Amino acid sequence: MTSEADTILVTGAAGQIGSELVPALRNIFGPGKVIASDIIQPEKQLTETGPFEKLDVTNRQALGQVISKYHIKVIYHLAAILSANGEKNPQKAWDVNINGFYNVLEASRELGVKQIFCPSSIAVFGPLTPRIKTPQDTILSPTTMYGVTKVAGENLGDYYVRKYGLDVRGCRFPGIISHEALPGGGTTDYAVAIFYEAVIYNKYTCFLKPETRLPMMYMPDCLKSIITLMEADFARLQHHSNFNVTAMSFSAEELAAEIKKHLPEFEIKYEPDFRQTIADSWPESIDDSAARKEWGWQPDYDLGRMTEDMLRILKERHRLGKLNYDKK
Ligand code: VAH
Repeated sequence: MTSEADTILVTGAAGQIGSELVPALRNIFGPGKVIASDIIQPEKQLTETGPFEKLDVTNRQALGQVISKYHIKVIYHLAAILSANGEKNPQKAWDVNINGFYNVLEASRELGVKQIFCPSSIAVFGPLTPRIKTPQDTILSPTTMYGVTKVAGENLGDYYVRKYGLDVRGCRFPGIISHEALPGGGTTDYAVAIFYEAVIYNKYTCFLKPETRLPMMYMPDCLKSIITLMEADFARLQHHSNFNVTAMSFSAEELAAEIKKHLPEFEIKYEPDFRQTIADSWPESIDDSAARKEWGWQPDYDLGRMTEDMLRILKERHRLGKLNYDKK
């Protein structure tokens, strides 16, 4: 539980989740209590509304200096290289995702940090895992380096809970859809790009097959899951670093059809690339009953409500000439 006095460090603050989690935490705990950090310089919104530190989490000494400087008691460790980029540079993905997290755990153990959130992912699952309503406790057989680092990270986090009594918590996130920071290098990024390109160009070329169905979640629900889990009573938790969470599942063609309800002229075509193989190794749907039972998880957004909200916000931003999007 985060008390009013606790100072919070967010790593990877310039990323898709971090860029919205930092403002949410600053609203709850006060701007001065939430230190944003990233290896890159973030948008002004993060640096002008509270403290920012440029930080490479693979640099153990630099990490320790930031924790000591601000007397950090809670860390939201979001710095990571995602699935698609991880396959382009597996060694760097291992270094950032595992050595970075190990540095956070060790620095926390040594410097008295009391609570850590580190996201896991449905990427921990693989071809041997049941794909429909994937259970909380099941076979983890990742096919990507990203998935390998998240399986290792879950086990590392739970080890620090048992061995050192560190309060480490995490969710296996599905694809996250948002309208602020664009995701970087994920396999589910199509579900974000499609909205931007529908609004700007009224067409989109999808890098996955139309029938590819994946578990997904809208960013407001992602933030809700993180904040709710971190505030939950530790004594109620039977799991720690690896909670299955989801809000919906949809295929690329189902998402396109939902967008067409609002933009009837929208056109989509499909040109699967290397990310199709990754998506084919992941579940279609998730059983998140453990999160619902142990800390009251309950999503608010389904496909229809998310699509309406995303298009409303992106259309208005586009009308104002403020829809910044670089087509990759
Ligand atoms: C990715 N967005 O695509 C991330 C996430 C489940 C997907 O882990 O790599």
